[in-house]
Amino acid sequence: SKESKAQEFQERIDNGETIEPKDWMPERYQKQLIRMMSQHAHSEVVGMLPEGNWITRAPSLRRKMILLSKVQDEAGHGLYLYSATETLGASRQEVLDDLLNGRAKYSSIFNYPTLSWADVAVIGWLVDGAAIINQTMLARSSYGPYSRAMVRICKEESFHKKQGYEMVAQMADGTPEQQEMIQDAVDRWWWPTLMMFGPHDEDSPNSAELIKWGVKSKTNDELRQSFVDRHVQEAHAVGLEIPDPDLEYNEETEHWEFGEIDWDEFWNVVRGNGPMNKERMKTRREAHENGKWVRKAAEEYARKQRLQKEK
Ligand code: FAQ
Repeated sequence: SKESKAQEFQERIDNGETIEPKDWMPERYQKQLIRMMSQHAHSEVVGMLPEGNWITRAPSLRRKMILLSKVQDEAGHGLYLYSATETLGASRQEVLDDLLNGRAKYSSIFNYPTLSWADVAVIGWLVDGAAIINQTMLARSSYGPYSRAMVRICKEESFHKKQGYEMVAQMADGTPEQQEMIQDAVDRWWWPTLMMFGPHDEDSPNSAELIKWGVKSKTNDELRQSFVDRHVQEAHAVGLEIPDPDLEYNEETEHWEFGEIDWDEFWNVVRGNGPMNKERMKTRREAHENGKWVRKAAEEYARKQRLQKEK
């Protein structure tokens, strides 16, 4: 019966087994994973835009090569994640349509503008730093294809974070103008990065279910706290300030306590009204439209290959 199957499924999860595409799974588990993994894929792809904006204006050949390969890596992450989502029966066409029609979400962080070159440094350090903390957890998630994609993605994100922090450190040790630029970028990106981890645990409708099913093993607030603890230290190590007057080290808990996030701003961005939402979606739709001929050519090629085989 369905009930005993559900119980058996839960036992497998509790024993730390991974669930594979052909295994029985509750419909709701499948739905939750399609939601989360497709949103994640969209974030990788939309996430190419803020930094992509600076490729033609990189200050040196070395920086340009690094940025090009980082942005290309994000495209690759999107592709693994769309493929992993397909193993759950959600076609790429369907999930892309959801993004382009505005039904699907992608991370709030990519709706902020990249105003100076220093933003590229800070995105690598903070945004990839946040992604690694979240994804290291997801590399242990119960769904095999998702967890395996995360292992490789985390390795690449580690390189992204290192190139970002290296640049942050260099600018923080540079001319007064460079120091001002990098501090300004930290001031603008700090709070939006904290929002990446999602609402507080008590306002997170999906967490309990995802934890029960071993998709998440830590809560939004737990991950956010590890992010703060690590990055406050890294900021101070290079002489940068965190733009939070309430930031204070608690000797007893050994954690950095921090101020309240502006949740109105967060929900406003999630609902499509952030500074760059409309621009990002417009660019994405145009890119999809411009790629039509490539999809057509690939389909035609596949059709000819099939005909060849049938002969
Ligand atoms: N933005 O109940 P919860 C990257 C939504 S890293 C927008 O707590 P959950 C790498 C949430 O979907 C970024 N929406 O949800 C990179 C839900 O709405 P729904 C991508 C958000 O699933 C770096 C509602 O709020 N990483 O791309 C956000 O338990 C640099 C209630 O929330 C991932 O997607 C948000 N920040 O926890 C690329 C990781 N937060 O769907 C380029 C996988 C929450 O019910 C450059 N995802 N919402 O309508 C996750 O870990 C989780 O899904 C969370 C949210 C933590 C995002």
